[in-house]
Amino acid sequence: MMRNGILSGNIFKLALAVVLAAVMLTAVFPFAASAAEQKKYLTKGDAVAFLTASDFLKNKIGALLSWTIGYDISKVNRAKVVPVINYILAIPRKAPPDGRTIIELQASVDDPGGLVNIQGVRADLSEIGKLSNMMLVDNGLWGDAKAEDGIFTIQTNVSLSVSLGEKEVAVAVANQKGWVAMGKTSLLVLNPPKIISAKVEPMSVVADGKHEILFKVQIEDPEGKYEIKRVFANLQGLGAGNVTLFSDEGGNGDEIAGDFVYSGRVLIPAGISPKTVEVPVYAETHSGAADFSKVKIKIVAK
Ligand SMILES: [Ca+2]
Ligand SMILES: [Ca+2]
Repeated sequence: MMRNGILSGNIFKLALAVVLAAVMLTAVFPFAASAAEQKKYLTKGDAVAFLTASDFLKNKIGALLSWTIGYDISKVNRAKVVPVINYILAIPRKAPPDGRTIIELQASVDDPGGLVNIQGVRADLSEIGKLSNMMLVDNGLWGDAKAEDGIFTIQTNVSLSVSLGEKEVAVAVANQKGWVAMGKTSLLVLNPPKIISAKVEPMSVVADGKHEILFKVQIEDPEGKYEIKRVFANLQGLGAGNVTLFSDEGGNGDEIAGDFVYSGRVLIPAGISPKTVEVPVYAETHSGAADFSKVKIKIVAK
C-alpha cells in the first residue's frame, strides 16, 4: 500500500523528492566519502552519533517540505550503496494521547550489501512526545515479531501532553558505510470515544431467573473517526460472562440502529442474594483505545 502511495504520488511530490534527494546526497555523501578514505567502517556508535548530530533530519527536511505519507528517498536515489526503506507503518494509525495505547512502529528495510550491512534504524518520535532518536529493533523481542527479517520494530504510545492532529514520524536507516536513507509515516492523534451514559432498565430486579434487564450504553466519538469495535459489560458480578456484547444494529432491545446507543438484554439468573452490583461497561475501538463506565443494578427480594 505504501509503495503504491509512492508510485502514484503526483508530479509535485516527485519534484520535491528529487530536491530532497539532492539535499540528501549533499549531506550524506561527504560523510560516506570521508569514511571510505579512512578505509574503515563506522561503528554503531559513530552512526548513532552521526544521526543524532545531524540537524538534517529535523531541520532541513522538516523545513523543506511537509512530507506526505511514507515516500522513500532511497527509491529516488538509484545508487547501489544506500539502504532501502520498503515501508514504514504505524499500527494503529489512530491513537489517543493517553500515554498507554500501544502503537507499533514498523520499518521494513534492506541494503544492497544485505541485512548484515544495516547499522541501525532510528525513529524521531518527538511529535508524539517521545525522544527524537529512538532505536528500532530486529531481534524478535519487545514487539518485534521475527528476528533478522529486516522488519525493525518499536512499541510506543502518544504522550498525554501531545496535541490532537496529524503527527509525523521520521525513520532513518544507516548502513555500515555511513549511507543513510530516510522515510516517514504519519499517525492521527484523536480523542478516544467516550461512554457518555450507561443505564440499565429497570434499575432494580428480582433474581428469579425470569426477569431481564436492558442495558443502554451511549457512545460519543468526538472526532467521528474511530471505528467502534465492541461495547460490552463484565457481568461476572451477576453470575454471567465477563464479555457480554451490546449491539447498535437495532432489534433485541436496541431501539435505533446506528445511533451510537448500544443495547443488550440480560437475563438475571436465579439465586443471587439481594445486593447492589456495580457492573463495569466498556467501549473499545479497533485501534485499542477504550473507555470505561459503571452501572449499578439493585437485586431485590420478591
Ligand atoms: Ca523483525
Ligand atoms: Ca442503537
